[in-house]
Amino acid sequence: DYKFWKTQPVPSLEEKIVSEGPIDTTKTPDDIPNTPLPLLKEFEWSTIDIENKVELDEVYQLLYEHYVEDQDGTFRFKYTHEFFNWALKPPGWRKNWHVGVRVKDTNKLVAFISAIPADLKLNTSGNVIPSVEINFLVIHKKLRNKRLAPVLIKEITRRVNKEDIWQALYTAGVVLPSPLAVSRYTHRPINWSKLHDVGFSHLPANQTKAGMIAYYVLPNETKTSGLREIEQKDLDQVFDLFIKFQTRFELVQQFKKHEFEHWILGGKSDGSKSNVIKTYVVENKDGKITDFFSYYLLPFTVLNNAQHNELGIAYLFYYASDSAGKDNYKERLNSLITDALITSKKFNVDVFNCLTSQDNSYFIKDAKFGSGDGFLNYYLFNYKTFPVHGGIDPK
Ligand code: YNC
Ligand code: MG
Repeated sequence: DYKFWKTQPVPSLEEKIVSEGPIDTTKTPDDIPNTPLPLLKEFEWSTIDIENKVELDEVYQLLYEHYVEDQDGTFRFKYTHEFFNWALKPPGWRKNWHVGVRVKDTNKLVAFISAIPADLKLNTSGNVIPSVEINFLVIHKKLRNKRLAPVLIKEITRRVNKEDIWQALYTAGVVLPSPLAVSRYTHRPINWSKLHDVGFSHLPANQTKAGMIAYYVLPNETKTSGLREIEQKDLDQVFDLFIKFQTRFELVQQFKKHEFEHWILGGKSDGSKSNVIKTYVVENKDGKITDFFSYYLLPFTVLNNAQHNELGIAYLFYYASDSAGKDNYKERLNSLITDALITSKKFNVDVFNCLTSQDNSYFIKDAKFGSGDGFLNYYLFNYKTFPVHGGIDPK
C-alpha cells in the first residue's frame, strides 16, 4: 500500500492529472535540514569518492553481488569501473551525490544511491525542469525489507534540494506511484546459440537450432555508405542533427553541447575511445552528417551456469536521422539499426536490446527484435504531467 511513497510528492495511482507542474509547496535550500536523517546505530552515512579506486571498487562489488537481476535470478547486471566513470561523472556531477551507507564496525559498504544533473524538457508544454536523474539504488541482500530504501531516497532528496533542485527523473522495473510512461524491453539475438545455452532464448516448438541460427544471421559488413565511427570533429554537426530530432519526442533531456559530448563520445579524460559507448555517424559525399546511432555495452553476469559466466549486451542509446518525417524514414532507420547490429558483433555482443520508446516501433519487427518480459517505468519526482506515449528519452 505504498506506506512510504504515499508521503512523497508524487501522483497517486488513481489520480487523474488535470494540470502540469510541481506538487510540493515552493521551498528554498535554507528550508532543508543541514544534516542527514539518522540511521540505526550500527550504520553510518558515507559519501563515496569514485575517483578513488578503492571506493569505486567497493561500489562495483556491491552492485556486482546485489544489483538488479532478472525475474528468475539467472542474470545480474554487470557494471564495470569504466561504466561508472561514464554514468556517474557527466558534466556537473557532484561527489556529494554518490551516497553510501557503511557498517560502522567493519566499514563495509552495504547500500548506495546516486544522482546526476539532468535538465528535462517537456515538448508538450515547452517547460524546462532543472532536475537530477536518480540511479543505482542498491541495498545488500541481507539488509532487505528493513525500510532502508526510503531513508536513502530521503537523503539523496535532501542533498539535491540543498543545491536548489526540486525535481527528479528515475526509472524502475517495479510499479510505484505513478509511472508517467512505460516502455518494454525488446531483444535482438546476435549469438542465438549462446543465448539458448544460458536459457535466455528458447527453442520454439516447431523450429530447429540450425533454423534459429540461420534466421538471425547477419552480414559481416555494414551497408550504409559513409558509415564510420564518430570522431571529435563531428560533434557540432551531430549535436545540431540531434537537437532537431529531439523535437519529435514528448519528454527529453535538454543537453548542452558538452553534456551531449560526454554521453556520446564517452568522456574519457585522456581522450581515448570508450569501451562502453559506441557511436557511429553517416557522412555523405559533401561531408554532411546525415544520421548517427549509438549504443552502450553492459554485460550480464550469468549466475549458476557451467558453460558461460557472462553475456554480452548492447543497449540502443541515442540516434537521429535527417530522414525523419520523410517517406524513406522507416527504411532508413531499418538499415541504420541493422548496421548497428552488425557493428556490435565486434564487441562480443550476444544480444542487442532496445526499448519500445523513441521511434523504435519503426524497426523493431523488421530488424527481428522480440518482446521481453521486462518493462521499464519512467517516473518524475515532484512534478505532475500528462502521460507520455512512447516518445521518450532512452536513458
Ligand atoms: C525502487 N526501485 O515500494 P512503499 S532502480 C523506488 N525505486 O516503499 P525497503 C522502491 N522505490 O511501497 P528493499 C524501489 N524498490 O512502502 C522498492 N522501493 O511506499 C520502495 N534491489 O523499502 C518500496 N535497484 O528498504 C517500499 O526495500 C520501500 O530492502 C521498501 O530495498 C529496495 O536505481 C531496493 O532493483 C530496490 O537493492 C534498494 O530491493 C532493493 O527491498 C535492491 O524495505 C536490487 O522502497 C537492485 C534494484 C533499483 C534500481 C533505481 C532508481 C531508484 C529511484 C528511487 C526514487 C528516487 C526519487 C527521487 C529522489 C530525488 C528527488 C529530488 C529532488
Ligand atoms: Mg531495507
